[in-house]
Amino acid sequence: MLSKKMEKELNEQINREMYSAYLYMSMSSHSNSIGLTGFANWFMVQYNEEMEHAMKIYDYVNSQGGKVKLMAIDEPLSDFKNPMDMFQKTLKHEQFITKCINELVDLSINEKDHATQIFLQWFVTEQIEEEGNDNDIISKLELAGSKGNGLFMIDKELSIRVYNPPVKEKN
Ligand code: OFO
Repeated sequence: MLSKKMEKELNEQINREMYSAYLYMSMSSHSNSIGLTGFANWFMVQYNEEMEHAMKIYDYVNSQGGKVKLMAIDEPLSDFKNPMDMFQKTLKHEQFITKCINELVDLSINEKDHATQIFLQWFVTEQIEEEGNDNDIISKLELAGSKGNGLFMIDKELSIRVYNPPVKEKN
């Protein structure tokens, strides 16, 4: 069972995950508009992953007898200077999400809510991967440059990312 405070904070996190999805969908659309279809693919996979994160928390709140309250999603940015700008903003946003997840874990520890603490471990691990991916792409953009052949090669690499939906266990 969730405390009212934990239920509220998890609802806020659902909203943040939905915003993350919205932000990356916007980056995907921007990438398409400038002909970077590989970047567009990468961000669309990211959009799908963020929706999955939101649904994970949605299912968890319901499974604990809580109630999901949906809130308005802020309008995301829609214009970016260049691919590096998109990835720097992505990394900054993910660092903010990591901070929010850590605060949720702190709350679960303070409330001795062991179930939620265990549930949140998946997100702690996921954030390591998310920030790692962003840092990796930023390094490549620094090395290969944001124009010409280098950019073309990175775009090609990002075009092969595939979204793998979670496999639901059968009862
Ligand atoms: Fe990007 O990990 Fe969820 O928000």
